[in-house]
Amino acid sequence: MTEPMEGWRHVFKLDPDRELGRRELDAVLGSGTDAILVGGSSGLTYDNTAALLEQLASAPMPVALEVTRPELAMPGFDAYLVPIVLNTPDGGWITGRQARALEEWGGLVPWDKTWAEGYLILNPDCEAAKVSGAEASLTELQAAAYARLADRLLRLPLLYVEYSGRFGDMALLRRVKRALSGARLVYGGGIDGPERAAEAARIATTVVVGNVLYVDPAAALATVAAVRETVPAD
Ligand code: 1GP
Repeated sequence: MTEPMEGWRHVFKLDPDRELGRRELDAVLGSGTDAILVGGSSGLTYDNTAALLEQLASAPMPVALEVTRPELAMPGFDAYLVPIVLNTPDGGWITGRQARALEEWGGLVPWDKTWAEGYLILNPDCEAAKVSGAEASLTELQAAAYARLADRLLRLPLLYVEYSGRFGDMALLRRVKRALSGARLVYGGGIDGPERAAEAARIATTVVVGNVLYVDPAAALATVAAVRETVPAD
């Protein structure tokens, strides 16, 4: 992988703090998804993250970690994505925590597989918004401004539009997409089956499916083909 998420159209996000049965996990591994992203906004520990990594040992696709806390950054993942929350007034979530982590671990980071992930959190009720203090109720214009900032000013490789737990505003997502020139647009939030997956896949380059895996695995699995069959509109 020379670019983050290169070739990833569909991604399942697994939360180490939630239980997925072995059968469901095997179905995920055989689903044809392009990658597995390990992450969550609360309850992640070294132990539950390491346990999930071990369960994913036979994964035929890349397994990446979203590094929200330095103690989770264990070896063994194919890629490491470090969130930078764009729309929070709390500098700790922009660069503070990352800089503190690098004070201690800077010499150990595998930079060839580590990337920044610009996070635009747009569901004020989601855990990520609460934890990071994100100002998540944005107009299309405001969201597009953040997108431009991430893409043009910071030259981040990824812009992750995060609606975790709620299906997002697709008109806003389209506006965000138009503001990008180089950053890859990643969408996640509220995809509960193939229809919404296809809707998001028409706009975003990478579509992330999380929660539905734990509540309706069959619907979750059906999102893989839906995304794969959808051609992104320009
Ligand atoms: C969460 O964007 C992902 O970080 C996926 O969201 O859990 O709502 O599918 P859902």
